[in-house]
Amino acid sequence: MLRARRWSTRLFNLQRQGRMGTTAPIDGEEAAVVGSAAAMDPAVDWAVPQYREPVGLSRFGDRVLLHTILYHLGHPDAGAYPPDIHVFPTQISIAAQIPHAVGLAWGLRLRGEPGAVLCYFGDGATSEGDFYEAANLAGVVRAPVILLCVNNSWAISTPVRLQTAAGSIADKAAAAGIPGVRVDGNDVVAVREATAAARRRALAGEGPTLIEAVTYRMGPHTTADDPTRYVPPEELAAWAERDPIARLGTRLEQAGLWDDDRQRAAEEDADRRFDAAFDAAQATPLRDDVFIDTAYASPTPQLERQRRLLHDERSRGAG
Ligand SMILES: Cc1ncc(C[n+]2csc(CCOP(=O)(O)OP(=O)(O)O)c2C)c(N)n1
Repeated sequence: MLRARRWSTRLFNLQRQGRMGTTAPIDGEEAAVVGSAAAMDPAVDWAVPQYREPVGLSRFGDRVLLHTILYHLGHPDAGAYPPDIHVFPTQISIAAQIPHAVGLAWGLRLRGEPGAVLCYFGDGATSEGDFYEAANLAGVVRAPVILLCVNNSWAISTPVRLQTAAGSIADKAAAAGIPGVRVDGNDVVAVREATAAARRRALAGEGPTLIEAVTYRMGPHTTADDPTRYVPPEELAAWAERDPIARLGTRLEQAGLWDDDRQRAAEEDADRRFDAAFDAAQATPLRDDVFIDTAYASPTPQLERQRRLLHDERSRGAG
């Protein structure tokens, strides 16, 4: 969780220095993301994120950070994960990743492959048609997918009470005929347990689960947002008391398992890994045609036509 927050802060600072595009900080949501990822086996399972979670997915390898940095640098290789990294690229179009995740999970089952899919999305995403369509299909085909809503109480400046009249996000599972679970999203152990139970169901052929991890966005929506214009300070202060990192830190300190030295070592390790990934991202060459070659297993006729156009322009020196 410390690593996720540190990496998120590093991305934020790089954006402020004008060295990187818009990013969406994870602050406050580390337990929901890291706790759920901790229940998955990266060798067989998959993670399908929105845009806030990738810094919390180091369980799936430091390559995820490299591709996240590439994404925010606008590098076309960002979405071209190697096949052994079971993570889908950053998705900005709200809820568009949910049907993909359900298709991936259904495909795993049809092919008889082991594994489950952990799909992340926000409370705002659950107002989109993609969410309902995907949840419905997942229920019908019993796809081995865990639909994990990180309910951080905000969709940019829209509070969750104006997002839905449903009693909870978990209640929305009823329409798809699947279980809906509400969990304290600032308790990393509780999130891990809820996700592990959903994964067991998925692997046993019992189908999807919707998990609502209730948490709070402690920072701005993105580097382009000013939350002081709409977040009530007393609400933010109340949630800061429940900061998931401080909460686990206190428990570990009481058990003699954490101290300042370990904290410093963890932060230094996070910084070293970030520096290595940033250097690797900056050294990643621009490959010709990468966005054509990686869109489909084999390019469509339309893409081949675009490739010819691109090559013609390049040969005319248009760059
Ligand atoms: C289809 C679509 N509509 C609108 C937007 C603009 N937009 C970007 S982020 C966002 C709010 C998303 O809120 P939520 O799903 O709760 O995720 P959070 O950012 O809180 O993690 C919106 C509306 C978008 N990216 N895609």
